[in-house]
Amino acid sequence: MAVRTSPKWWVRFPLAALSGLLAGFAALAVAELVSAAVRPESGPIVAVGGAAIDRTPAPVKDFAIRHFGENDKLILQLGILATLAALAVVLGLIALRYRRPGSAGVLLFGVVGAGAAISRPDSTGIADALPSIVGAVVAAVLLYWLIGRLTTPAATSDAGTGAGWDRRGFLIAATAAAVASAGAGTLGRHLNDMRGQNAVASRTALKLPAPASPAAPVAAGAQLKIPGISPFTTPNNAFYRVDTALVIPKVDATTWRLRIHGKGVTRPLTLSFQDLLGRKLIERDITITCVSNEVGGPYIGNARWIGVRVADLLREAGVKPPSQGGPADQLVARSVDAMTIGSPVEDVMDGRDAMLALGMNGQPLPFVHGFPVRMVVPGLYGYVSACKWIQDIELTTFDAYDAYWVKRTWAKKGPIKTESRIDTPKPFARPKAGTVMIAGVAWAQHRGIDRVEVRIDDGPWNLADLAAQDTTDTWRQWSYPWKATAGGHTLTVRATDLTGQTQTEKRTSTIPDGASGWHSVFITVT
Ligand SMILES: Nc1nc2c(c(=O)[nH]1)N[C@H]1C(S)=C(S)[C@@H](COP(=O)(O)O)O[C@H]1N2
Ligand SMILES: [Mo]
Repeated sequence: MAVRTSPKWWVRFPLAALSGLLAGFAALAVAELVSAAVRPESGPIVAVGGAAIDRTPAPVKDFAIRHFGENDKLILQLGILATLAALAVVLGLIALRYRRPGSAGVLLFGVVGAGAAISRPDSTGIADALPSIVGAVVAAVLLYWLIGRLTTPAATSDAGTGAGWDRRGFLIAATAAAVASAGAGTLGRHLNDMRGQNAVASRTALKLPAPASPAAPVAAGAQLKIPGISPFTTPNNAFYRVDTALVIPKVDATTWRLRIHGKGVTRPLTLSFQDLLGRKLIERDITITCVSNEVGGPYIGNARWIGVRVADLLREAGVKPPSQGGPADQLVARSVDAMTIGSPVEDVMDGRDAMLALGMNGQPLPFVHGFPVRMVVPGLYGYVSACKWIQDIELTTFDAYDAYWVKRTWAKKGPIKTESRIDTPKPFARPKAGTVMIAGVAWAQHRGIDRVEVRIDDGPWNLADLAAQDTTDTWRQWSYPWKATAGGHTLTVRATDLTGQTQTEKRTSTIPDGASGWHSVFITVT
């Protein structure tokens, strides 16, 4: 008879914890592999992360955007991973004591992941549960097996040596599990990447046609030559990104379709990308802004967009704006990732250059900015206008339907507030006394900027020099040469738009309809 002497606790506990971690790793790796067969978004981390994003209260989401910026989604996923790792360790320790229930506990995580996956709004059905379920089953079996090596003496072990647990068996099992998981995970990643290949190929093959209505070249006077000022045109790779997508949708332009339907639509349309390319294309400079942009914040950018006027398509579909008796006052855009964004039909059809954009700064849309097609509406915050990866436009009413962010306490309507920002000097800069260039940007999309004023400490307001206004839909650079005197100074800016409205001093939070207030920068002149 073999004497049953388990390893000492300081060996047993860490190895049980390790077993839990290995099981967790195997679950995620297998899930990744299975998700390649279903769809990348069905993986447990993406599904649980997506569910978490949808349930995050507006103030917390705003906090995350403010403090983690565009890393918010990375932080969220790392948080989920860290939580899972801690729970995996606990499960490993439970399984050491109660082998069967502990191992079976892993299945609960499978159920949570599966539940999250099939309840995602873009879920394609029960198959979305597979990655979590298969991953959890594999992990449960693995944990049961590993713990077995820790608690059962090997059949071949020599009872006389006192090596009462299967040290060699555990080592082999653990190593095999780690290697197999790494292999499965890597293969899954690879296959998931390959799924996007058709989309990548369709983007590479795309040659943007010359627009029938081109934009004039940006006036030389719109771009000031001041170091540190935001460039008039924001390069694509520096353009801000705000969305809820944990997996960036990869849509194949050759199979993409856009449906236009709903209230007051007399001729529903289904358009292909080729159809759009065949329409009258317009090219416009438009500055877009996020409602989550704080005073002085970075979530604003200006690009040269090419696209089809939404109003042209709506008229083709028989839609009339409410002012002409149309029954629908809200246009709801839906994306392939089930985002919903509602814009006033009146605004979209009032003659402004609201467009379905296909091109951004001379390139097809980058994937993160909505390839193949997104909406852009001058004058409205992104959450009520700028649907990326769009695939559906439904005409309805504001009474009948609340879009994604409106359900989460944001305002139904979001016209962009008149705002301005000091780009240079930076906060806490230490310039030398003498002439210091204060400069930045001001915006009041679709109304245009009339005047920008700068104040030093509690002094009088001084008119800033304005760069040329490209169009009223773009931001406008400004500068003010200041005779700086030594000491600490607070620099403040405010803008006035062409309707005569001066940017309010009243500080409000970004929720529910965009931040207001004056941007100030404190510096020390040396
Ligand atoms: N599909 C989808 N479209 C979306 C969003 C999103 O989360 N999903 N976010 C909107 C918001 S809040 C903004 S501010 C703009 C940002 O566009 P950008 O990332 O190209 O700068 O996209 C809008 N379109
Ligand atoms: Mo936004």
